[in-house]
Amino acid sequence: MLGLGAMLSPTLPFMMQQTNFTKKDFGPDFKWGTATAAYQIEGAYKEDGKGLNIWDTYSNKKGKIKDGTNGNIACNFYHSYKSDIALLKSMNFDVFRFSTSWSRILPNGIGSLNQKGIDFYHRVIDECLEQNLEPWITLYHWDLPQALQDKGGWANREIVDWFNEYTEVVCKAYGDKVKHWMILNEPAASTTLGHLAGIHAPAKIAPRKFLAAVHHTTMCQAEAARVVRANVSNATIGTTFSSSPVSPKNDKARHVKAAHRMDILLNRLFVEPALGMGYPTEGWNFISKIERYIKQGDEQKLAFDFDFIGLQNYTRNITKYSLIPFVWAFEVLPSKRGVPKEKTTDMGWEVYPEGIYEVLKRFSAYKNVPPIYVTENGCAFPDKVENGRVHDDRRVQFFKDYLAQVLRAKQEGMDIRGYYVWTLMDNFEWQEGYRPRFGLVHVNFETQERIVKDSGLWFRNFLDTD
Ligand code: GCO
Repeated sequence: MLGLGAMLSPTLPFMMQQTNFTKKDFGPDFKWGTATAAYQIEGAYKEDGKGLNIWDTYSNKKGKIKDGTNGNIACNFYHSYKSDIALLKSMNFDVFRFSTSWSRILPNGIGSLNQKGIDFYHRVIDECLEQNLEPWITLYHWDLPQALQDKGGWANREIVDWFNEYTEVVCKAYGDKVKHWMILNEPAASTTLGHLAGIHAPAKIAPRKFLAAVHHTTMCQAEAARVVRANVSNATIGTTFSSSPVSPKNDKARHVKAAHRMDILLNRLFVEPALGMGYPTEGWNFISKIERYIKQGDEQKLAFDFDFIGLQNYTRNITKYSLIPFVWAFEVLPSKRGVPKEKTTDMGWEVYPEGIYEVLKRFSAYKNVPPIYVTENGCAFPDKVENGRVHDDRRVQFFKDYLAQVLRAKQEGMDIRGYYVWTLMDNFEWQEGYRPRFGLVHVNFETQERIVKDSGLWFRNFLDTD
């Protein structure tokens, strides 16, 4: 690995380019961070007593991950956390958002603790505090212990107790040092991709299990928040939601109806019950069948008075009706609707900066909504290392354009308190493997060498205004 100094010394002509806003425009209390997830970066999948999780199982099955890789080593963050946190600090961020791996702490999901796993996150947290970075913990970023999947996973109602037990262990371990907590990461993505689309672990295509998983996930969202409240003094508690503007392909009734369903799935299904509004079931018979899984007294338990919500936005969605039975709505991919290649990321997603403004506006309009943090926003592009540098100009432009829209929302009076980049460094992008690179830091997965990309240098400069 190169020394930090060597990586950060170049002077950049583009840094001289002015954006028409500065860090100061976001206000002195606005927080700047990067977000990560345990499974995507840690590796050490069998080390120091860690139990396996559903992603260990899934990614090690043949043919599941597009580039034939797995997350066994990933970015080796388990061993390189110190220098990685130093890189984050070197880019002048204030916050490190990371998730704890449930099966590293409780190898079987419940029951006996793995002290070495607990010690690892103490080291990560202590390193953050030492570097004057605020640690923000996400309790669940999609890596369910395999032992619990074997008992039915999210489709088994007992998961509410399992998750409470895990949450209490994590709070008791770190609650003195960590004051910012997020319960779930994008429950819409983990339930939909894992139980309906079958492309994320546990890779089910099972509509009934999906409905059960949605209800149990929503229960966990609020019940675990109560566990954090009871166990951590002065905690600031939130949870995160994916969010994308959705519009129909055109105004034909069938497309409008399809877009309504897509919107429920992508934007409304988890936030509305959390805010005390119940499940958004109107106009969609399938979703209304969730009632089968709701027991007496559950309704009141779905809401929690969150201190903040995290919104995560990457793109927008144009929807059309699908003729395929049991596929209610289809995305019209950017490639199919004439979006030019330059406006599409390596994930095939349209770059649509106004979208972040639109979702901020929409979620801010909910009654009783707490303050909002943008807990993820970012893009994958095919980066190249040239003479030890990564000139990712498109990513720099992406952040300038999206940040301008966040600022626009803030200046219109929306209560937006922070912005966290997805992500610190290139990592394991779920079923896509290592091909899409989202990081501010380039990772060579053969040597584990890190290079701060021009986008990371841009942030270092942008955030260095004190
Ligand atoms: C997500 C996840 C990340 C992804 C990122 C890019 O919310 O989808 O938090 O794990 O890697 O969004 O797809």
